[in-house]
Amino acid sequence: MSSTPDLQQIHDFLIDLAHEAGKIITSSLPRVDTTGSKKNSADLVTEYDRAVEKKVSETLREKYPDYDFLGEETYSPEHQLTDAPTFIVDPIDGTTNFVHGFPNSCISLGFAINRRPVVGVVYNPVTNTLYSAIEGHGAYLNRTQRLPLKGEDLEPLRGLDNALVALEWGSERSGNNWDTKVNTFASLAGSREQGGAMVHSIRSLGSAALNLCGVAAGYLDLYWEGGGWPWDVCAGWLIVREAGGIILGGNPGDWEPRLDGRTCLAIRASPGGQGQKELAEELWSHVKGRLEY
Ligand code: LIP
Repeated sequence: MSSTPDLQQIHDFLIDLAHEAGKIITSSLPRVDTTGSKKNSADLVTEYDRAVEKKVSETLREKYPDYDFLGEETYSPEHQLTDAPTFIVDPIDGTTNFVHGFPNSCISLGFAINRRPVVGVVYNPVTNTLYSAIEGHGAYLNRTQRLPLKGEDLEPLRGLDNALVALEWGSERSGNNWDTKVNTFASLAGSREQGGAMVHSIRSLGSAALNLCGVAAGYLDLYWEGGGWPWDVCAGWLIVREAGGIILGGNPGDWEPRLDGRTCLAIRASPGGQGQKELAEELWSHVKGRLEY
């Protein structure tokens, strides 16, 4: 095993790789009628997902042969995340958006040690928008703007009834997790009179990584989801943390979520961390049931 990973070099290499692989996305012509699926008809995959992952994995294996690789399109249950230094990659996060031409998809390139994200790069090649972070060195938009975007002018968090919330329907559309999500969504959006949180509104960007980057940027107050895989969230978790946000699990009381735990609650930065833990507990109080993976 080589010496301690050079995180700055890895970060810079991943950014160059994201731009290079992004050309596959921007030069592609996906069609709904020729797109494949995996778990069900809402869980889409294209030849471009596979092409991007092939390019990324081959490039990383050549440059960093000592480190593991975990990618969405080559994942198998036998190859679980370990403590080893690992590149964790979603070649196209937001595949459904990509197939439909909705401009919210990205390449998510993470690097984790001991299951802890230490480098994150999320790049939307359609909008040429780059979010990146190195552990302990902050999070940035397009390498120049420090996150959160409002910086010193960031307003304190003031509860769910003052929050813009990111939620995702996901591809699982029946059973316990579906029922838990739908009932939680209704509780978050519902009026106070009926016991709801009366959030300002709900957004579904269609990409876990871009939802996390929205929380890091500060234009989303929180993001709650169940069903995400390590490749959906690895890069984004670090970008949120380095922007002063916190990452928790989606089920009540999960203050120390696992990267492969498949649930997530991300909360934006707030001056001095004001209101972050209270917002988490308020969100969890509206979770109707338990997400199980
Ligand atoms: C997507 C996630 C999203 C989830 C979708 C899908 P993909 O990843 O980013 O959060 O709700 O069901 O899993 O499949 O586009 O890489």
